[in-house]
Amino acid sequence: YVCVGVDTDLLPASGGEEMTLGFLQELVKILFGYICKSSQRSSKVLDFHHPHQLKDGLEGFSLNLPDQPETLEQILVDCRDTLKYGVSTGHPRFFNQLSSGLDVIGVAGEWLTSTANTNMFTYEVSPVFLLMEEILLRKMQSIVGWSDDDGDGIFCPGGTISNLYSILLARYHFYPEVKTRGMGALPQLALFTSEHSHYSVKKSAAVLGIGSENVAVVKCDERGKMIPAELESSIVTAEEKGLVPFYVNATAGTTVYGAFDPLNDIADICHRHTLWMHVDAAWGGGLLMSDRHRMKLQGIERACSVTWNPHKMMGVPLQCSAILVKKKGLLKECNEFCAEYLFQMDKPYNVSYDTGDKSIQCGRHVDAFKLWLMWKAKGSEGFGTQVNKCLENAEYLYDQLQMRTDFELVFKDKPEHSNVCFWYIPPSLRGLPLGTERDKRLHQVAPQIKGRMMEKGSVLIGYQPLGDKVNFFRCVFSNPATQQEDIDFLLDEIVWLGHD
Ligand code: ABU
Repeated sequence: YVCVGVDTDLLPASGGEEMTLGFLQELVKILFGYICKSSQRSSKVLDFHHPHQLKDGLEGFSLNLPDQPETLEQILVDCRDTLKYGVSTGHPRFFNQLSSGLDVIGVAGEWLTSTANTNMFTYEVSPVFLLMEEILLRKMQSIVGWSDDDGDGIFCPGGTISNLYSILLARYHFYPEVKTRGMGALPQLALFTSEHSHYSVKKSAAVLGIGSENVAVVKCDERGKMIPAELESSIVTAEEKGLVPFYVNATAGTTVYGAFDPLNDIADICHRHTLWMHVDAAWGGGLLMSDRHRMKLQGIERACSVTWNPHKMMGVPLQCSAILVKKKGLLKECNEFCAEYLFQMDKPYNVSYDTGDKSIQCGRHVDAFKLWLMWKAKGSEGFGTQVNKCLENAEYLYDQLQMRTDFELVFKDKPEHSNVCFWYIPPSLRGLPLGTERDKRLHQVAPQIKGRMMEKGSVLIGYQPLGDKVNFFRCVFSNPATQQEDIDFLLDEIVWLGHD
């Protein structure tokens, strides 16, 4: 790289403009090269190395921190190597995680965000970003179906924290004294979530001092949807045990199966028992952008709070997650501590725009801008088209799997979301009768194939066991770059890597 100098030659050093421009131009070349490579099917999804190999240093790439400054040339090499040994989550054959893809406008948004390097607590340091956040939250609330009179929210670091907010708010709504007097002033609370829901519900109950054992896990049907009658009987059972139910989490798009809980039925139960209804739509929220698929979330408008992660199905660079709250003012009431050094009431502007006290954080990253910029670039319709494409890919994979005898679907129904769950049955297992011995051997197939896949680096997909089901693959589509040829490649590659 043609960049001779060190960090102290860059701006704000006097006369550092040329060096800074040269450095950034070289960096852009590296990023551009990476972005181009990520979309080339002939390139690898990953170049896997074990932790000890990376720690020992590879081809001059050292993780160790020096006492003396490195040259800018070396810094650029470090940037290149960091990308080289990472995982190309924007590659059309990366199927491993719910968040994937590489949106150029989103990248521009994230770069601008760190260039601005500001904090989301007060209007005085984030005037534009705070207004963008407000506009986005209003838009998302109206898409959920709430009236203009309702609605509040905040962007926060991921779906787990959004779900944690929902429980915190529900508890405060019913027991505002918890803020000052703590859990000792409350009865023993109970909350409800399905067996297929995200583990963040239990984690939040633990963090909030409610206790994970006081989370009742409600049974699901074959397809992974919460069974409303089971919810109702769990509530009654909890009450009989002397617990006080206060909150139900319904999932719109479960992590593994992509199932949608019956939101209207759950809302009816919450209404009957005066419970807070939260919808964890971290994964499924993106479907609200699609005219074809939004009916899968019917009833979400009846929720008291909603988690929605645009960094999943909408392809926004990590991280971008929102907690939406129907009751105005509750977030602030629950979390505010009015620090006088930050939230002075006598500032020369409308201090209601100092929204930082709604948060459980103090410093807060600007997660809203990249979403705002992408929304400008795509329009709501563009997001809808992206979502439709991902679900078409899921349907294509489902159709292929149905036609093949070397694969088995984990559940027979058509995918509701873009999750497709399946087993590969290698030749040596095909004649075996169903039962413990076959299960034991089948359990080892996905991890072995995954290991070989990581070594080869041509494609990446996740696996897990679930309930009584032994390890199976979960393919998820959230990258609009993926085409049908990538799905054909995935299946062929599993067969190739799955040889006995
Ligand atoms: N619930 C966080 C994302 C999980 C996944 O990508 O598989």
